[in-house]
Amino acid sequence: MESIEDWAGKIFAGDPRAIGKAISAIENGDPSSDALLKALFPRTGGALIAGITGSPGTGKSTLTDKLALHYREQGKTLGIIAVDPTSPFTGGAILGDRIRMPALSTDEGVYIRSMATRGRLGGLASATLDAVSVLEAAGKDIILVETVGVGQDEVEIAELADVTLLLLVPGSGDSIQSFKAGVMEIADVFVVNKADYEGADRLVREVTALIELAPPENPWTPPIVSTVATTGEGVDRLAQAIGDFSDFSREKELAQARLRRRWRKRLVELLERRLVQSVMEGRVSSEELSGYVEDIVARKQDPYSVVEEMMRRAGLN
Ligand SMILES: Nc1nc2c(ncn2[C@@H]2O[C@H](COP(=O)(O)OP(=O)(O)OP(=O)(O)O)[C@@H](O)[C@H]2O)c(=O)[nH]1
Ligand SMILES: [Mg+2]
Repeated sequence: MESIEDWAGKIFAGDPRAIGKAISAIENGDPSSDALLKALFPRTGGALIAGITGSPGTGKSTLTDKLALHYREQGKTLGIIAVDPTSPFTGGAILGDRIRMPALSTDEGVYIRSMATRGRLGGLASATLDAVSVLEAAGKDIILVETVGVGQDEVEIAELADVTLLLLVPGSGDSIQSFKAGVMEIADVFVVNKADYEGADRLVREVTALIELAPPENPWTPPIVSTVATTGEGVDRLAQAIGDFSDFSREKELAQARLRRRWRKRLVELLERRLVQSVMEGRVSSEELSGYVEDIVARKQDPYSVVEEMMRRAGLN
């Protein structure tokens, strides 16, 4: 079997197979991924991570591809992760197989990967963060993370991005009022995509009005960029807006604040994972856990005492 050092070495060299294997290990929660991520960490932290979110069908993939082309023309390398918050009911990674632009799929400067995972302890956002680390270690300059929908997952994934784009489209019925609280707030840049559709101007006005409602102490006023992802119209302006935000956020130390928040959360998550592992592994078997559950359901024991007992068995208190 390949050593962690060899594997990491291949990732540093940008080997797509080694990168793919790493992201699979992360998705599967394979213990080898922790050892690998340790080795990769010193070379992470260098990329610009942009989250691209919005309701299904708003044009995220099309726009992501166009942005990627734009950055490729500037000589930048890219990682693209399409995150699919898999529902057990829809059968999963259907989006993963979507065909991207042929110009990108044959370009060695672009690594494209879809991720779909629910089973992993720590969830999708942490798996995505780890996958981003792999791509950073592989030397990618810019990492585009596309997420579907407007729910909790997107908010979490926005937290791992340096800059978050929120796509809205005219006449979709998902007018801006219908967004759940917390979703509009994640936008560093609003994108009114499908600007070739009727109602685009009105949507821009609605978003402008909404932005004006933001508390005046907000340091950054998100710009609104109109795009037609299919033709690439507006993509230059979008890249400019991304660059502006990223400069601003570095100058005003927003970037550092986000980074701290991101790693504080991740640290607690990793700790939780290790604690759960150390209690469960070898000490409390799955059968024993079921036994505890039966006791609780039959009201023979309370869950609080059970947790204390499990901790004691693991030598943790
Ligand atoms: N007219 C028009 N069509 C667009 C535009 N952008 C995307 N589309 C089309 O909208 C459809 C959905 O685009 P995608 O890029 O797959 O959208 P998405 O947000 O990635 O979709 P999901 O990943 O399924 O949520 C495709 O048929 C695109 O060609 C645009 O600016 N104008
Ligand atoms: Mg898509």
